[in-house]
Amino acid sequence: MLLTSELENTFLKRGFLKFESGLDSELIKQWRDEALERIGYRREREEEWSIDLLWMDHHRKALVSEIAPDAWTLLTEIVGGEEKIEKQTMGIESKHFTTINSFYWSDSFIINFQYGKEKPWQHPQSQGFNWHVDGSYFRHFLDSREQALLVIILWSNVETKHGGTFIAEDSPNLIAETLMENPQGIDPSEFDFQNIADQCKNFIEITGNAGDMFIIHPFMLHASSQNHSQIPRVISNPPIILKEPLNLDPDSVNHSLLEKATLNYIQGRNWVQPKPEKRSSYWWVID
Ligand SMILES: O=C(O)CCC(=O)C(=O)O
Ligand SMILES: [Fe+2]
Repeated sequence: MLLTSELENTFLKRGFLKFESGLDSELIKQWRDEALERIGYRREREEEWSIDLLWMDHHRKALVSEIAPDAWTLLTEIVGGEEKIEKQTMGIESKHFTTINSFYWSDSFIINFQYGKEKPWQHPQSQGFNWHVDGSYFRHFLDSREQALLVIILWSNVETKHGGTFIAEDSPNLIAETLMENPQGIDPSEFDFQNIADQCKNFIEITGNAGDMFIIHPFMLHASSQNHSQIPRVISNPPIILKEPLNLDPDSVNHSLLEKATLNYIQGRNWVQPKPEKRSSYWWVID
């Protein structure tokens, strides 16, 4: 059991956890350097590089349980057990990864080379950033099984002003509120993220060492930030997908930590599960 009551309380209070994934530093370096080489990036010719932000598809993949066993244990404990995690590989249309299988981590990196380097650095705040929640591949409901956790893994050291993802710590209950107000579900393009970000006050910049991971409630607004470091910031964001929707019946016992956090956001208010036919999905089964 890695999910201590301290970690539980942090997740419930803040909506995210920082954890050392245990990824081997050689593997991190190899996957990161290979990816940079594959796209033709050369550190010594940095001034010629024109891409600001890049989303990549998978090239290398490995079972999380093999390359980061503690991270896998913690993720499974947060969702209530490995048996709850979707085994099928899903295909999606995307500028980033085109398949999802939560059991694997990959080099499907998001590289922030120099986003916003020409402008003065802006600290985390509502205006000027692309605030969003992840999950372009399904209609969102309060209990959606797709994108059950947002996981951000650092594949490079990320100091302040080096392009660390911004998060809005007080956003999950506002997203929950929006989902409560829309029991018919919300398509990814229908969210008014800016309006929600404008109501937030508690913005944070994610920093850490290569190998650190952030396990984040899926309702957390987040955004790319400016990278003023001239060092490529490399992350991946492999979603956790469940087999079934969350159990948000307040009277049930044995809620997972994820379910407890989600129930807290709606403060015990009554919520009716959507009929299965309302759950539009923009993904397909690959195997
Ligand atoms: O670049 C980042 O820090 C965040 C990117 C992100 O949130 C996304 O691509 O969904
Ligand atoms: Fe995102």
